[in-house]
Amino acid sequence: MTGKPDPRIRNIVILTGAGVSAESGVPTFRGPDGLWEGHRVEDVALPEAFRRNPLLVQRFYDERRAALSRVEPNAAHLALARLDAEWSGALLLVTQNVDDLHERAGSKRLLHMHGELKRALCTGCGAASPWSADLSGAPACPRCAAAALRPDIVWFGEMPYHMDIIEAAIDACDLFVSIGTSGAVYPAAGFVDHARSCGARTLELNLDRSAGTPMFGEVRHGPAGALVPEFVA
Ligand code: BJW
Repeated sequence: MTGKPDPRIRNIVILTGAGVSAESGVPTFRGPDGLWEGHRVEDVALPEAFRRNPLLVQRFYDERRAALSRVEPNAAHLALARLDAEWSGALLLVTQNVDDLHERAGSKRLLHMHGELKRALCTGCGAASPWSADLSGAPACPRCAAAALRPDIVWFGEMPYHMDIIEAAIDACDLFVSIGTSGAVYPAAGFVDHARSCGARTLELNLDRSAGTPMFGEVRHGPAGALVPEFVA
């Protein structure tokens, strides 16, 4: 992309999913080694699960937050950060991931549509804040002190973040690239359709076929750590 610019492409939207972090050692959600061992993610990633057993849910997220310190950005995150730094047109990296590997790699034009492990959300006043190291168990909100903090993660049935900005970027994009996502979760799974209807080129980079594969104009199969640097070069 940076070496041989296609003059028809100025505006790029890139969507990433769990597959982009898999080679860093962050587990994906679905498939045999899926994250919510023994459960379907659709059954547990729900606000009701938190209301039923907040301590269990907090503990799960405490462990994942701690695990972030043991992983590093991989070649795919680094290539996307390089593209961000070098691409003079519009670029928006939309990640469904709640890890911080894109920002640690250096991506700046980045939005987390499903929230972030390192942020907390007050169940009472709705204030979002960084998740500080001393928060664990079922902490109370430091601002209103009246309600409990929850992980700032978008669970099923909740509205993903930044939808207005994302939809506007897709409206204007010439190229939509989806990397390492199963295409099983909406609204992200519908972005490719939206991009196509706006006349954009669409490209999927995934280890295997995904639910979304038939909707893409171009598809490349392989590990993100190899495909993304190749795409960016
Ligand atoms: C590699 C690789 C390598 C591996 N290299 N690739 C019926 C029909 C349509 C919609 C609905 C419906 N019923 C309910 C809905 C809506 C619902 C939904 O989509 N449900 C589906 C189950 C059907 N969606 C929602 O509720 C969303 N909100 C919403 O819709 O609000 C209303 C609204 C209306 C209008 C406009 C806008 C909004 C909220 C969804 C929240 C998702 N939250 C989670 C958080 C889990 C909590 C946690 O983190 O613990 O987000 S669920 C989970 O799935 C997580 C992920 O971001 C998301 C997507 O997963 P992802 O990234 O695709 O991972 P995997 O594991 O599925 O796939 C990995 C892929 O990588 C695979 O393809 C591999 O091949 C590949 N891979 N290694 C390249 N090395």
